[in-house]
Amino acid sequence: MTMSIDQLSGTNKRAAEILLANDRGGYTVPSAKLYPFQWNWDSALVALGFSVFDPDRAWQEVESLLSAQWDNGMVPHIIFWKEEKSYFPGPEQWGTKNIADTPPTSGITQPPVAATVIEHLLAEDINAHRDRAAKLLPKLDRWHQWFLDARDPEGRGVVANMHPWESGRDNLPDWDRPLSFIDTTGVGTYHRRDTDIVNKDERPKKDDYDHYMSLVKFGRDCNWDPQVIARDCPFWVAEPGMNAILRRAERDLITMARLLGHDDIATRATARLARLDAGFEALWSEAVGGYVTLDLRRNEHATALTSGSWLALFAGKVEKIRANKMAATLSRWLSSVKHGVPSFDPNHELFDSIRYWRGPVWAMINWMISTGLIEHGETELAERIRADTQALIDQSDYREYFCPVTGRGGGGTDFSWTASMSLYWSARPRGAGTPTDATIPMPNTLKPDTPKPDTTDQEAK
Ligand code: 9WN
Repeated sequence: MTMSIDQLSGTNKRAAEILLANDRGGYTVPSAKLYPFQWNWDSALVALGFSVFDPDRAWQEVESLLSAQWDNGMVPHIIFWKEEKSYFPGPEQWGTKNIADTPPTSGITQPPVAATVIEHLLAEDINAHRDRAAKLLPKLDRWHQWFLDARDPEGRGVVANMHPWESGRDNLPDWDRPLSFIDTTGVGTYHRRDTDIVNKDERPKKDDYDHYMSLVKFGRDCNWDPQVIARDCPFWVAEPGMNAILRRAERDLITMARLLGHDDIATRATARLARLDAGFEALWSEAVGGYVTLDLRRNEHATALTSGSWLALFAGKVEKIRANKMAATLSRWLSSVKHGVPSFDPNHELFDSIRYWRGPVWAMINWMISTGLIEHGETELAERIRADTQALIDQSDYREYFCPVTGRGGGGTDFSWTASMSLYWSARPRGAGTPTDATIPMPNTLKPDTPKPDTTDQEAK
């Protein structure tokens, strides 16, 4: 089912060429100028695109990512494989040199989508890939365990982000209030590089960066000690995106562990998943009508939905009444903009259609939302989101993200995860291991535990 690059045509061929151009030998940079290192969730998602035409390279991508795992289990959000001055903050600001026996890295993590990606890679050809997958399972197990130990030491069943960058959705309006309590007077002067490359209206503001840098300073000052961070970090915020991706990752890890005979890992992941499934309930807000961010320092829910709210459908089974409510709200969002899914409520006063995570559409979030919708029987909405994503790429090329109102591209150009998702989605519209014209629905072949659409509660429809 693997195609050679010569068999790809049109936009798919160009997507593959972008991946190859951003390949730095075993790892892929998100975008050559803006992000010249390996980023955690970018890298995992990029492996899906490679899997279409070069499975070996796809495995290398996740292997190189997990090779940078810290002794305590964390897999860092940036790996600075080479020196490169065009990105800020670099290794010096993170100050992790003496902690990890790896190349210099950042001191935080990112959403752990890697297990889900690896499960998809394995499903392509179980016999061919079982040995490679088996070697990675213990690393995934340790990373997932780190999330609970380091980011949920009180056992609430939701993991916190200690930095907006950890969530991968840097300037989401959800962070405004929790960040407003942080004193930024000690950050000093610094030179951002992102606004040398990208229009500043498309990037987080100076005030956001002051807060980002003050949290980096906090982490560096305590030597990234998870206990100190959990106890004292002024930013300690749980949100549905990170928690949903982690729950999905645990499910996929359990599936792989069972399949490959790693019963110990399956047992541990099952216990973790039970805790996370139960804890996720704390993110439900009846007032907002969906899963929202929770500031754990103040026990305060955010008052708006974000694109991460729909990742609850990607995480696992959402009860029918809630799933229907969420689908109805999503339909309303989609009727307020030309292209979905905006990263923040398009009818909210803080919505900003081009400023990064305050409004724009991101291809890889769309793929995850669409996957979750299909698994809950919402195939029409899922298809609308897939078609919207492709239309945005056709209009504006493989940009980092897109304006939901005009379709204009924003941020970095020739962006790896946009190319990867588009290529993977087009080649595997029904999931891994299925040919393009397969008539079986998603999910993919490996998924005994995937929720089936619930047809018992017709009333709620
Ligand atoms: C900080 C690489 C990364 C993504 C994040 C995205 C952006 C970095 C930045 O770029 O964040 O990690 O400097 O803005 O928000 O999701 O992984 O593409």
